[in-house]
Amino acid sequence: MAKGRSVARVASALSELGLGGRSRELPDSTRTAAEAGAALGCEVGQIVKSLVFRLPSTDTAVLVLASGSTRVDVGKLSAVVGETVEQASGAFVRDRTGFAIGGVAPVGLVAPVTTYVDRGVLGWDHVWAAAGSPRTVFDATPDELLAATGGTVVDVAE
Ligand code: 5CA
Repeated sequence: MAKGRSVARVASALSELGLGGRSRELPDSTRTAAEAGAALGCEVGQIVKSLVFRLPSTDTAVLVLASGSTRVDVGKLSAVVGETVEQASGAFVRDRTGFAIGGVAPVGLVAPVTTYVDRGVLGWDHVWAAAGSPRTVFDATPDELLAATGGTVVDVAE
């Protein structure tokens, strides 16, 4: 999927969710949480990582949204989903979300993916997530992000 199309897909999904106009393209890379924090001049904790994991038994994806300052504990996530998950390959991420790693957005996926939101995301007034490319982000309150993704709040931080 071309980068422009992924960015447009996210912008359109945000509009449909009542969050139109929230995406922005930055001059600097936002490929990682650290880079995004530097580019935006915000705390790295306010960057939401969109991490894709694979459930081997069914070859399905789950999406975990976590604060940029936390690491996801794969054991805790496995307990939540009921089987041992594995971190997805770049090809799997692209196939199931339509996004390349570094630009995986929590909305505008090519097909619905069960989404979990780590509790650490909720501690901020305002957060930023990738918007379809490694130079685009959108801003939301944690409540808006929960509503937009239909995510379930979990405690999966290390
Ligand atoms: N644009 C930023 C946030 S605004 C961003 O996308 N950050 S991220 O954390 O959601 O995406 C980077 C994540 O992709 C890394 O934390 C890592 O979990 C995952 N990742 C990076 N390289 C690989 C790889 N080769 N294979 C699988 N996952 C990877």
